[in-house]
Amino acid sequence: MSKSKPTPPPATPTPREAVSNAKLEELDQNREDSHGQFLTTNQGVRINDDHNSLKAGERGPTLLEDFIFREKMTHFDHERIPERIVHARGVAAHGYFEAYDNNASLTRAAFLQPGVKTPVFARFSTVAGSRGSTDLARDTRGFSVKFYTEEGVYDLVGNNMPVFHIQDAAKFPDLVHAVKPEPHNEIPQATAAHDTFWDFISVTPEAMHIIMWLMSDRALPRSLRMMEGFGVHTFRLIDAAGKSRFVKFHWKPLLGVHGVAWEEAQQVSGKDPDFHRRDLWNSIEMGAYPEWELGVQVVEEEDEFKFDFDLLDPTKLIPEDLVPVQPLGKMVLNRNVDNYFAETEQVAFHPGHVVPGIDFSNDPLLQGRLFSYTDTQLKRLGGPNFHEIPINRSLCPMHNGQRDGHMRQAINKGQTSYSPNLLNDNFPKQAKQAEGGFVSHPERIEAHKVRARSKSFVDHYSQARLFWNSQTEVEQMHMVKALRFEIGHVLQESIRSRMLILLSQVSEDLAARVAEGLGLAVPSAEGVQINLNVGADTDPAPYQSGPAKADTGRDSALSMAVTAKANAGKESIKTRHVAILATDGADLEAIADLMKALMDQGAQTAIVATHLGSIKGENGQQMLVNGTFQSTASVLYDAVYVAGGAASVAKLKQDADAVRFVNEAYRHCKPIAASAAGIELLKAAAYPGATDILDAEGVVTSDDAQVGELAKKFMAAMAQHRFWDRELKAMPA
Ligand code: HDE
Repeated sequence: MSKSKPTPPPATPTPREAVSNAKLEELDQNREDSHGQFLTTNQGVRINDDHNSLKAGERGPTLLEDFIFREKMTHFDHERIPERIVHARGVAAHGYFEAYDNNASLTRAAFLQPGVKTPVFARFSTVAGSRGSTDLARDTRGFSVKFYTEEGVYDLVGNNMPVFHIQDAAKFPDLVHAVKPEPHNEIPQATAAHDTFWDFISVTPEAMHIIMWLMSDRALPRSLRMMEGFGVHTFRLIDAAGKSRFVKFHWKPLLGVHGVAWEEAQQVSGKDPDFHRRDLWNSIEMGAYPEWELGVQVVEEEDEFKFDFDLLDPTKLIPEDLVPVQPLGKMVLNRNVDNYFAETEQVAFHPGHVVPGIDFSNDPLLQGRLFSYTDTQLKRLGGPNFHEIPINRSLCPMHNGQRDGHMRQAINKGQTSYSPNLLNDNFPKQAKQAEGGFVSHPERIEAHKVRARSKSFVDHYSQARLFWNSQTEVEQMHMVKALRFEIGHVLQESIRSRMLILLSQVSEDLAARVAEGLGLAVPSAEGVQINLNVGADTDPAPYQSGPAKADTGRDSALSMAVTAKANAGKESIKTRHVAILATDGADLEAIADLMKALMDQGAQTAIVATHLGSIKGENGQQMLVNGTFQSTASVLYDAVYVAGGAASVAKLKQDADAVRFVNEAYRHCKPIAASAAGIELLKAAAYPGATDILDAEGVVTSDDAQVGELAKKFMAAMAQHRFWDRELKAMPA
């Protein structure tokens, strides 16, 4: 439920709290609440009858004179604006960013000074699908944060993957045309698994690194609250003395980084296409505020060329084992929007919205983005005044000579709208650097004007290999299956074969395993030429160009499983969803004890039964049911508990959907618990010949009706998220 009233500011706000409430207070002036009000036209005229149009007689024709009907219908006819060409499906929330007290003085940006608190608005999105598509599509996620700083708006417009498909912005329209539904029949929606995408990729070797990320479970986040964010490009931080350092931005979620299984993601897309949106909304409503730490990898200017890749190449990351991430502060999202359109849809991000102390690098992808975002907002939001829409408005004052245009809100006073002027004493005046004026970093550039790609961008495979090598056995298995799925959807065999050549440049093992599933042999790369995105006057190069296939080793930050293991014991089970399977005759006391233990740790529970209403316990007590095997599904939960009670379990064993519920949870490697008679349902859920379900990792059982010990073990298992290694044993239950 949306809060209709904003959180009131504390009675005596400290200056910092005042800043963090300022955006909400500003937005409050625009929030409308119709409760207790008369219905009016847009001009404020009270309406007497809104249910009948004006007619010539009760059964007569409608009259053109009906200004009430015409105004209502005209507004309705215009209620949609063009959706974003990419990142159309999104969800957003308000919150704040607080810089750490011990934060090193890397930048003069005011919002990054120790202890400063700044209001933020964060929007997460999928890239390819339309607004009405599904949350769990295999895709990159957008991760955009608008900081309303005291020096103006700063937007960090990033993704949940640290690299991009292409090295030059000029290729972006091609990439997006290739991944979107095919133009002749608008099929398929929100997926890259079709010919045009893989056709483009098969002749774009620079994409191989992000393809590795996209084929991994990083593309299937368990929750938006459990994914990382990256600024992708190299940026600059400029300190108070004017010294510039290169940085890469990182957002690290405090709940850890977790994904779901591909089969699960596909089912969730049908069962609850709003899975991520709902999860973010509910977590904020119940006060479990999502949190991320913002950090930077810092490279001194003099070290610019010490890596075996180019810092300006957006298809490369800086391995965290080489340059660790330094924390700068924490973001907390603590308030849902009041109105999706006014806030989430109308928000306009722009990587060119920077404040003094933050500057750009010459990454050719970033440079191109600096043009595109304003251009797209002009079309999407209808004109040059989109910065005046409440959600986009800066908190600090705006003054310049820009006037007029569609939907201008400000009523600028005075005769002058130019500079310099004498009539208004030359106001608004330019700010000196010491007064907070933005001065671009004076980088020295001496060059020929050329259309070219830097030779330092040519190694397309080493970091793709680094990613592949860094994954655990199960994670590699998921990637192989994902590639078989994706390329298996390609109808043209020549495209499939080309992709195998490219994969063989990353890893022969990977290519061979994908080829097996496609029923093809890996073709030789020998003699296969490609125009490596250079002009028509340059000869095509062989696919193998770039450094030889060295073993690039591993980086410890690239595998979600390795990171989860490193964090074992530290992660909480807060907000995890547990399904409790029970029906009439269940041991309700044991259920109540387990529920209490789980909820004390912040987890959420739901009774899933054969019918809605209440279930009756062994001793006649009753308990409310939250869902049935028809209305909900195992894929919507993180863990499953099968309650004891012989009569209940006997009924569940007869119910094919209940049996499937447990079976699926097992296949998706989730923690499962069962007590007393409940153990019988686990046995019934195992396929014949499967490894013994009761001995599997992450399955905890107890013959005892008392659930105290079981609850502890179950919660420890839940804190590990999943037991992916189950997939290595024969075929799981
Ligand atoms: Fe974007 N991108 N992009 N992009 N992008 C847009 O701007 C573009 C790129 C990203 O929640 C558009 O307002 C170009 C990289 C996010 O509202 C558009 C290039 C990264 C969002 C656009 C890129 C991103 C967008 C569409 C290549 C990660 C959603 C609507 C040069 C660092 C923002 C809009 C939101 C949105 C252009 C590449 C992230 C068309 C030309 C790299 C998170 O302007």
